[in-house]
Amino acid sequence: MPYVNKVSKNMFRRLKPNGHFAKFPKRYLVINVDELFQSNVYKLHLLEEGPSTTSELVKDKALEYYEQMDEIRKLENSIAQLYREKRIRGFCHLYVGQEAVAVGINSVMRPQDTIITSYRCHGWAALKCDSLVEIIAELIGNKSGASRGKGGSMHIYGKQFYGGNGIVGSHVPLGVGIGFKHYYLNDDAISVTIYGDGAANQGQVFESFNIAKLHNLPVIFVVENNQYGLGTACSRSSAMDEYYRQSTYIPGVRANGMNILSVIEATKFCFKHILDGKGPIILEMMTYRYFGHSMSDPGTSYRDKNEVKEVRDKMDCIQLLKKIILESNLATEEELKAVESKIKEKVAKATAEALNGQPPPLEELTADTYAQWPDKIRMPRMLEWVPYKTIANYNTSK
Ligand SMILES: Cc1ncc(C[n+]2csc(CCOP(=O)(O)OP(=O)(O)O)c2C)c(N)n1
Ligand SMILES: [Mg+2]
Repeated sequence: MPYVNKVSKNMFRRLKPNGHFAKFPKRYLVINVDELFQSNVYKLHLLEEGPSTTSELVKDKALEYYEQMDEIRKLENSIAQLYREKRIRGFCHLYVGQEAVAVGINSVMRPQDTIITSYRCHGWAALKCDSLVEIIAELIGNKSGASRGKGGSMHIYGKQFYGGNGIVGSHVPLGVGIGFKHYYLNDDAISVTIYGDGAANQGQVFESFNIAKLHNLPVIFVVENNQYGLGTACSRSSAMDEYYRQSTYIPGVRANGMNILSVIEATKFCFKHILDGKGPIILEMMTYRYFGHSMSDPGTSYRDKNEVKEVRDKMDCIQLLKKIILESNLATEEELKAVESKIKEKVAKATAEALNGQPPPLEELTADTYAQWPDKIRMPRMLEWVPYKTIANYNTSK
């Protein structure tokens, strides 16, 4: 357990088979933040050379990244508030803390490249959907949502963005399938396939590695290592928690996912690796989520709240970029404040607009799903069967 530097002496009781209680130490993990995110040190597996340790940043790009990360954070905070107000229900996994990963990777992707990720997908939705209204409306269940209000938080799609996938690890083979598409069409594109540390030990991930390497498919396997799968720390779930070296035949890189420049350089390196014809590669991003696993998890029973505070204070990706911008005089504090105010207004406006919408009409229920439908339908809690007319396929008027 390389990152664990303290196990508290708190005890908890567990019932033994003989009916007596045994005392066990409560294993409270405290992560050493300095060690964990070793700033710009890349770790390499089956590679002679790694990503560049220096990075060029120009003002326009710096402000663009700052704006995108700030937008994702403010969007998530607004979503959290709507959830507390019960305007959003069901599953809702927030991306706060991990913004640099999506924004950094996105900045390297070309228009033809594709992305697929897990249910923790709002960050990518913000980058790939046409508007924030679409995302918030989708979560509320309104018809102006990206999936017309029928998908919810985990099923949002956009340009070259294959979702939002609810089942842990299920989309890793899909990402390889998208890699096959690029290979067959010879469209010079890369399939960026993102999954969590909690998926990394699944059998289907290793099957995906095999097929990807066998055919040298253009796939980057990005493990977004936010230190926990639900309430289980990686060191408790994984016999080997250095996910970048999980394959004996696919090379890997580990980067600091809290530093957007490290994310960008590592992604550029992986893109070059694939475009040079060297086949798939694994990219592990060391990152951290500030909220609980989902909105129904306070996120406090399995980690020390000081740990969250320490990462926020020392390693926050937005604060880190702000520091880089200010220290290198790329922009002034006022310019950054102007960006923040603009985004605050944008998110507030999108939230109000999304709240104003309507749920999809009943006719939408089976649209795009069933080829045949009954003449009558009975919804949960409806006593009567009612005549039912469907829209067989989606028509573009929302
Ligand atoms: C096949 C499957 N098993 C279990 C679950 C329940 N589950 C939901 S999220 C999760 C943890 C996944 O953690 P990780 O991959 O690290 O992603 P993170 O939530 O940290 O982004 C589990 C076990 C599931 N959705 N699908
Ligand atoms: Mg995780």
